[in-house]
Amino acid sequence: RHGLQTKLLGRKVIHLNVTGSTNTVARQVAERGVEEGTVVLAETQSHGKGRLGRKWVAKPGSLAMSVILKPAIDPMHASSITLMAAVSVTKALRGAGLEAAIKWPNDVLVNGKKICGILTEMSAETDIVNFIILGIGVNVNNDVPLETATTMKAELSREVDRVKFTQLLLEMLEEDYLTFKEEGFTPILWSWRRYSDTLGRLVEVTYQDEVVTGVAQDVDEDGSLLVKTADGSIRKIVSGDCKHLRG
Ligand code: BT5
Repeated sequence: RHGLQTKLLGRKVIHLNVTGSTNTVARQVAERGVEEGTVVLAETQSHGKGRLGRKWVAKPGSLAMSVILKPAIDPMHASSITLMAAVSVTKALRGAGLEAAIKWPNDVLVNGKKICGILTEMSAETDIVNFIILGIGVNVNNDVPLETATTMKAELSREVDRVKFTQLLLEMLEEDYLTFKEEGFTPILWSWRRYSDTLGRLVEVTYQDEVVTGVAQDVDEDGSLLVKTADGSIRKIVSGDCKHLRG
């Protein structure tokens, strides 16, 4: 909290040593009716969550954070929060001197390797969002077991001040979230396009049981990826897993 330059995000911070998943804690806290902008941080997670039941490994030295947001949006548009967060993380990593870029929908890469994953979970009624849990995991000074992953420390060849980086990230998130609230998703989308590593690439996108291969053309107003396939048609993919095949 000390030195944090934000007004909304991180007014209340719950800092845990070890927990299962910060997203799970944040959900419990949100269900009891906590203020918007409350942040849950953990030094380590024993059961960090990825999408679709996958695991996120958050060893000591990494950043595991969940932010409780209450945007007045249609539940259909909740994925725009994931894309927004990818923009904010990219800005913070660039601010720390790294050439970060976004891989649709929820990854941030440095040198083609995953440095951050984002998991948004929602509590909603038919047409209104009660709250969104924005979960962000960043590899900072921790070790990563995967060839496909990297850390800030590995890329910068030095330890990073984790508190300062967390503050910078919350500042970037707040800036983008206020823009989102005031002006909608369009300005965020322009930043997203600028920071994207996916657009223009040949990609292979898997969603449910289908695999779509083609060139990533754009992302539309609801965060869906538009892929131009070999027969020239455009496929709109609402969510899925994206593999970059080549530039
Ligand atoms: C994600 O899922 O990337 C979402 C990760 C969200 C983590 C944050 S931490 C704070 C909050 N609390 C939680 O419990 N979760 C959130 P997905 O796109 O499904 O990617 C998961 C895949 O990433 C795994 O199957 C691994 O292949 C890979 N992976 C796991 N841990 C990693 C790490 N530390 N760095 C890079 N890749 C990792």
